[in-house]
Amino acid sequence: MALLSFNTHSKHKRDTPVKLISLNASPFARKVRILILELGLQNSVVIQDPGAVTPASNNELLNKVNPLGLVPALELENGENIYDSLIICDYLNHFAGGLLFPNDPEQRIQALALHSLANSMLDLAVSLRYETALRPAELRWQTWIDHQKEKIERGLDSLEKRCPSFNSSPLIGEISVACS
Ligand SMILES: N[C@@H](CCC(=O)N[C@@H](CS)C(=O)NCC(=O)O)C(=O)O
Repeated sequence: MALLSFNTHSKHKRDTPVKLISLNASPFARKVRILILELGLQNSVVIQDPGAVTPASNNELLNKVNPLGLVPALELENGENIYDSLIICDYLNHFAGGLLFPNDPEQRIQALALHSLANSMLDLAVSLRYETALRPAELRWQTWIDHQKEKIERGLDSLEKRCPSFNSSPLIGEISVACS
């Protein structure tokens, strides 16, 4: 597969940087930026701000890299693009020979489950933000807003219970919790 044509077990960095389309305000993009720092990939990834990105507008620069118009998105030098923050993180971790996604199946599923909880809370919070900040006030749906908030609160309770099992050296799950 062209995307993974490099040696995934290599510790060597690429010569040509890849480009991350990222917004400072995006918690999903922040997760990728933290991972880049943790993996020491700063010299391999160029970060580009695409300008305004909202569900109520088009950003042509971003749409070229991710047809879904969501940040973050990663543009590779071979013309292929990768999107969804988890997939970008997995790809970069592989590329750097990192261990932020554990190899051990048991630890891997634990890390991904924690990521999933925190990331789904982000999905809820970001859509809630769009509903309350972007949608015209007369079109807002209070019942939906209340239920989104309740889901996030249940998520926070669940995170609190899981705290004692967090890794002191952060893996993809802990990074996702931090961004949430
Ligand atoms: N599942 C995606 C979510 C990305 C996402 O929702 N990004 C927001 C910014 S925080 C976005 O691009 N929103 C624009 C839109 O909804 O059109 C990921 O993990 O990368």
